[in-house]
Amino acid sequence: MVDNVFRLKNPNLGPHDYLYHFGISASDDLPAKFGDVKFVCTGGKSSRMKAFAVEMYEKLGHPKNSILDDNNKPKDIGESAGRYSLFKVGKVLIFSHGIGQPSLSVALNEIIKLLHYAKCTTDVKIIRIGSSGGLGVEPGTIIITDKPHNGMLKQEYNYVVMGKDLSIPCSTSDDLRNRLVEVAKKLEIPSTMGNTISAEGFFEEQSRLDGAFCEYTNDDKMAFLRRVHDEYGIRNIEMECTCLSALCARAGLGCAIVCPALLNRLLGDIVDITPEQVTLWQNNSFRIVGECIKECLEA
Ligand code: R2B
Ligand code: URA
Repeated sequence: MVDNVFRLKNPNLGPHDYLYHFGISASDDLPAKFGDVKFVCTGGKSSRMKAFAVEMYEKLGHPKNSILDDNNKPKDIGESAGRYSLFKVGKVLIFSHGIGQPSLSVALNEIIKLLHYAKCTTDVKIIRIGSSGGLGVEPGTIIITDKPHNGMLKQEYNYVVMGKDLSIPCSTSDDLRNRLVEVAKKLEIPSTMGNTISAEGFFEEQSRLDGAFCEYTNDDKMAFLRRVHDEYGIRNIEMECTCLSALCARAGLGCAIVCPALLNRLLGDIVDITPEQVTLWQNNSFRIVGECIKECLEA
C-alpha cells in the first residue's frame, strides 16, 4: 500500500550529490526551484514530454512558477546533460525516461532524489503517460493500469544488487487511478482499467514473432497472450510499469500509468499506425492526465 508519506532512507544523500543525467547539483537551491511540485509526469520520448509540457503550460494558464526559455516556452532543464528532458510547469514536473526499465530506473532515482532535496515531502504523485500493445482492446483505447506484472506474471519489480536478486512489490495509487478513470469517462475518451505486463524487451519478451529471433510458434504465442488476458486480466504490455510502481511505492509516492493501446496484440505484432492516429491517441492521454491534474490542483 502506498501511504503518500514520502521517505528516503539513504544516509549517503547530501548537498555533495550531483544528478548527473539531468545536470543538476543538489547544492543548487532546489527547494526554491522545485519545492512546490505536486505532480510528476513521465513518458518515453523527449518530444512527447515537451509537447505535454507546452500543453500543460496553456492548460494551467501560464503558471508563474514555471521554468521558461527565451521564447517563454517551458525550458528543457535536462538538455545540457543530453540524456533525458525535464520541464517544470507550475507545480508539475515533466521528464522523459527513454525505453525500458533500466533507462527509467536511472531517471527515476534522480527525480526521486530531486524531490527529496527540494523537500517535496507530502502527497506528490507520479503519472506515466506511455504507449503499449493492447490485449483484446480496440487500438486507441487508453488503458489505466490496475496491477503491474513482470514477465513472470508476478506483481513485482526484480533487479540484481551485488549478485543477489531483489524483488520489490508493485502498487499503483487507488485514488489516482480511480480519478483518471472518472476523468476519461467525463471526457468520453475510450478507456479501460486493466492489468499490465512490463516486459524486459519489445520482441521475444512480448511474445512477438517478428524480432530478429523466434523459437516458438504462432500457436504458442496466442496461447500465452490468451492465458494472460483471461487468467490475469492483462489488457496491455509495455516496458516500464513494474519499475515505476515499485520504486514509487518504496519511496511512498502514489503513481499511475496511462497508456493507449497502439494495436491489439491478439490480432498482430506490427505497430503500423498513421501519424494522425498517434497524435489523436497521444492527445487523448494528455487530455485525461492534464484534466485530472488540473482538477486536483484546483480542489
Ligand atoms: C512502450 O513503447 C516503448 C517501446 O516501443 C516502451 O518504452 C514502452 O513501454
Ligand atoms: N510499446 C510496447 O512496449 N509494446 C507494444 O506492443 C507497443 C508499444
